[in-house]
Amino acid sequence: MTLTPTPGTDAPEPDAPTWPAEFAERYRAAGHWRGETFGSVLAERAAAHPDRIAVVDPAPERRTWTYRELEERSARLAAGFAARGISKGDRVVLQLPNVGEFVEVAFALFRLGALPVYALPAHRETEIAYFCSFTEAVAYVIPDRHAGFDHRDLASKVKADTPTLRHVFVVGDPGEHTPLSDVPREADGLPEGPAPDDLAFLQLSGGTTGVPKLIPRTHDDYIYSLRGSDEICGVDADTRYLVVLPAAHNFPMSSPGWLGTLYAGGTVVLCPRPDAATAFPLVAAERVTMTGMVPPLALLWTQAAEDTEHDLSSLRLVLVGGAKYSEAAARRLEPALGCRLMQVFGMAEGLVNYTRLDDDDETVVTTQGLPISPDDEIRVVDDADQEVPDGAYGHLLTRGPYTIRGYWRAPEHNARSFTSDGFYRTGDIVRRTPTGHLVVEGRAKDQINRGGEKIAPEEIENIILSHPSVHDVSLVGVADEYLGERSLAYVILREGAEPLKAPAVRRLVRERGVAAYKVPDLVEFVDAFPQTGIGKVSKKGLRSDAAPGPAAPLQH
Ligand code: AMP
Ligand code: DBH
Repeated sequence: MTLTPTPGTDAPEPDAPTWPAEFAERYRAAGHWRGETFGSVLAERAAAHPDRIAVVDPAPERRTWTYRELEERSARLAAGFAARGISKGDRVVLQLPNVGEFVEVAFALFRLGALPVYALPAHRETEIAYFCSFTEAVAYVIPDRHAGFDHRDLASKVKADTPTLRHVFVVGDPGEHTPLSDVPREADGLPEGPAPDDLAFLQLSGGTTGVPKLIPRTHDDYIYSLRGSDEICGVDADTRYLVVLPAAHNFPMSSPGWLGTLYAGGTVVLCPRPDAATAFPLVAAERVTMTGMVPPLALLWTQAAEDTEHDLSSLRLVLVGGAKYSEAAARRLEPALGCRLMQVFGMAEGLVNYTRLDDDDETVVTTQGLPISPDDEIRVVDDADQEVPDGAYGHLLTRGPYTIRGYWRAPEHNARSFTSDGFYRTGDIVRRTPTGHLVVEGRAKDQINRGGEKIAPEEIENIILSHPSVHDVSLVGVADEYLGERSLAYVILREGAEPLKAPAVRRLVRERGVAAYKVPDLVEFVDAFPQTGIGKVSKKGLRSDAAPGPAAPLQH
């Protein structure tokens, strides 16, 4: 990892701030950071139980890889990537749906010490072009087509505009690019792997700014969060975890997710789509024991379970998080699915809270849990950063052994998002119960949480503002029974400008090439925004003015 430069020398700026030495020592001494890497973990598991099934990819034909096969495939692919000039520290934008190759490529990159940048399948040209150029990515890995969209065309455009991008690897029909299957599977030539305190990957932040921020996670810190999550959720070699959310998202990756399951020697079952019609037969056929999902999906599963013909009796635990889960919905899950519910409140920046398997039912349905680690430091503070008593609402700040100390190449954001003593400002408003459980009560950050999919209003406002008829715009979240929130764009038109209709505003955003979940659900034309005392647009005022309307469909 890049070390903090000594003042007075002309050492290069580090890509991201890291833990001060005294914290790193403490986390090692406590046994949190054990000096493992993803490569060493997989090699150990493959040696210990080579024939156990690591990954099941059911579509279009059922494929399974044992731990030995996953280890061999990813090591050979790593050597093949190395032969293609990809090396330690290089960034590779990884945009694959829930297919076996996701796991294979991720482990190949981990083994090399190249950093996956986890794009979501829903991301489009705007996001991908930004990830590729900002990270100076050398490669981009895609499916040929997914969910009706041709990723090869997008890759051609991005490649033409990104000088660093040397390779586009395609799972499936490559078009003008390179098939992933053509990368030589080398038996040797593997360079030395990364160190445990090196970066393992860049995860994406839901963000509050015009462009997403990148989250640098190390092998040591992330593996600690996996081990802690496994212990809390009871993940072991018998766990069969179904990945229903996109595998690139931090929740199904690590809470405890597919990486936590592989860490414990269990079996990861990849679900191509999250709907009950796809997932329930898989739960039955693969005897799935555990999964994780966002609240709107949990609602759908709860409803669908009522009259399903599929045998869901293997399910032991369903984790729900990513957005606030209503107490009423939470109460219905256990009886409907016949398994235990666990709430999870996490963030890709680090801190993850879980209710516990032995918490009483009231705690499980009314709180978002306790932190993983005794060394997660939690502060609930007022606007002046002074701690508030238990039970009072406040801003959640956190610091700990798996929470980053800064975003990647973002010193200005870091000055705002972290306190001078290294606490991350989560932007969440919480209260703490006497047992230390956290309850998420709201949000201070400018972000819309659309059923677990986060939207940074500024990013979408900037697109709408580019229209010549638009004088000003404000994107806000409005209450939605199903998604929790959906997005509403208030638009002020320029005087005398060409009139604009709501569909044209939505089209403008869509055609700019952003993920579909960011397209405003509603558009309203107004003459003025509510003002605050100092004359800035009051997003809070806009939110309370907006009446909730009928539910919108879930877009994954
Ligand atoms: P991200 O930074 O994109 O990883 O998103 C993390 C954010 O999602 C948190 O800071 C919360 O605002 C929200 N979040 C995650 N889990 C929950 C939950 N169980 N309840 C309420 N909000 C949540
Ligand atoms: O919303 C999230 O980012 C999230 C939710 C639950 C997360 O990152 C996690 C668990 O690890």
